[in-house]
Amino acid sequence: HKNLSLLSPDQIELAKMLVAMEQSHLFTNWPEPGVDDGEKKAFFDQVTRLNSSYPGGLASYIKTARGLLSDSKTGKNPFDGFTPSVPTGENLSYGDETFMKFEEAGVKEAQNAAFVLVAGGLGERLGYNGIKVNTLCFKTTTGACFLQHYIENVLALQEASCKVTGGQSERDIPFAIMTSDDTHARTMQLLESNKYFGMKPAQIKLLKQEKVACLEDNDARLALDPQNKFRIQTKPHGHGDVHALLYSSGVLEEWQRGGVRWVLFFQDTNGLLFKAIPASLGVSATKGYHVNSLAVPRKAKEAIGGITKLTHTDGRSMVINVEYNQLDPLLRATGNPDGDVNCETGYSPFPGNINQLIMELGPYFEELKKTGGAIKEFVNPKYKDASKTAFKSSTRLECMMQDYPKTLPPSARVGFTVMDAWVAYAPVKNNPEDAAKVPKGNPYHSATSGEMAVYRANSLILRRAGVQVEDPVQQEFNGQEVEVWPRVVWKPKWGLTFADVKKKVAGSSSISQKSTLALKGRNIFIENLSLDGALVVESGDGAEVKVGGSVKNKGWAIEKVDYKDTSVPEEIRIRGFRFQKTEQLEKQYTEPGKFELKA
Ligand code: UGB
Repeated sequence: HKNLSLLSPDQIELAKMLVAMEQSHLFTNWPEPGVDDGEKKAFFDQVTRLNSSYPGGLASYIKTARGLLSDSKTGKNPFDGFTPSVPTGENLSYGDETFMKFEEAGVKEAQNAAFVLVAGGLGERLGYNGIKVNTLCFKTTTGACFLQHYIENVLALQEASCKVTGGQSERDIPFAIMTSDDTHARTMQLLESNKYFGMKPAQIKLLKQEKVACLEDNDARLALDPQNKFRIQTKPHGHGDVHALLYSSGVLEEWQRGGVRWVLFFQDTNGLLFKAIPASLGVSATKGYHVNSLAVPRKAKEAIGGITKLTHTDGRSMVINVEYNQLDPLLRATGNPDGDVNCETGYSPFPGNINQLIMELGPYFEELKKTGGAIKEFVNPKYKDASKTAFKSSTRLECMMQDYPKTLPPSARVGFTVMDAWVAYAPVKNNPEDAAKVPKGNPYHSATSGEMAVYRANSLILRRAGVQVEDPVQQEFNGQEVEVWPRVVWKPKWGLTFADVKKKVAGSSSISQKSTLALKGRNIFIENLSLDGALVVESGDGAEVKVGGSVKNKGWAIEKVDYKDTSVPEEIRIRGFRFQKTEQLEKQYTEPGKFELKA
């Protein structure tokens, strides 16, 4: 009471709310007015922010936390009454007729799309010091980081969509990025210092998610920051924040007014994803899905959620992601004593969620008008002992973006699309040490596997397009055994879809395993090329280049690097290899015109 005169009327209301919610411990020991007044005001500025950034405000947060903490203490099963079963979805096989039909439909629809990248996570599992979108992908061959790769894909899709629909002027596909305090400034800086990788600055929107208040006990008493008694401790709330942010920022409304029909969500480190985007968007459009989740075959116990059909004893049912740590106990509790195990296919029967979601904007926006974008949350306290009365460290509520369908009515059209993993999913999540401990046969999800998967996919796609690509060799990097294929990379505008790749490859061409092929231009045509070494071709948009003949040189050898060798830059070390660029044929065609490179 003594300090009330420091506060604005709104803040006094917040103080009253905190007292009513039994949070007076936050300020009971505050000194007399005149001492630390600036800090006290800063405390209430923080409370104001925490209150306004959470749908329903802090009171609602505390109330939900009490409920969830009580459920956690009593061991209440969040799936009580539900039986899991394997759902049916659309299964696509890369490059076949059905796939290509969906790809074509997807490219057409892309002009009505908007993309949302969730990139607020710090990547604790990866243990990398930079932001994840500024690393890896196949940076070793082309110099492109994930963010550049994503933006170039969106731009290529924009252009292709305009072309196939005979559009007079190209519609800019909006691109939103969710950042957090951990990633915001560095993401902005990466974009600014690279001229937004060719995208118009107005096309990109950064939306920063706020952290949420930590909870120190089962009564949901908010925790003070151990470093500063005038601040509430905060932690990330999870990628589920993206829905509330899109809604509260007015972005969704703006998109709807601008004619956007599809909103595509994706994660920060998947170099393959855009090979699957056109076809999965085609599935959404053709099947009329309100929500479409992209999935891949999943190895049992792999750290990706399982898409599951949950049927309640009261008759309700939904198709939803069951997170990897919950799937095994759920199966065991419902008559499957072996839990999460592979079936005769060598994979779990539950398709793996890769958190690539496609929403139809109309129904999505209508739903968010009701919920404000609030997503069903969960809490995961680490208890000191079995009595579950005290926590080892403070906890907080969390939410996941793929839980959005949990609040939808049964009439909502929720589907999923299963795609070959080799072409859709190669995330970079695990540090080398943890990746090396992944059970044999399960994907490493590391920097090593993430980059090698891109070379593998591109090699396999070229094979399907008729190029003879030599078999890979097995090699170990940072304790992980991977297939090393020829290092084939191309710019998205060269081969956005399988149909595009097929158009650019003719005659009889071959690529040896030790080769590197980088195609950095739109109209580069491979015809009767025999490559045994390194070949880099770059061309301007007006140039048309035919590449053939025999290229043989020492090429780019792969040199192993140990992740513990701190003399090597971190982003190289965590991959476990780098290229020794000994010899290559490198050609640039910047002027418009027709050219032939006959080696
Ligand atoms: N992210 C945010 O933007 N904000 C946050 O507060 C947290 C994360 P992780 P996770 O596809 O491999 C998810 O940490 O959460 C961003 C699915 O839940 O990489 O362990 C972050 O920047 C799981 O079902 O993954 O697991 C990143 O882009 C499975 O699908 C994204 O959210 C798994 O991903 C994911 O964060 C997967």
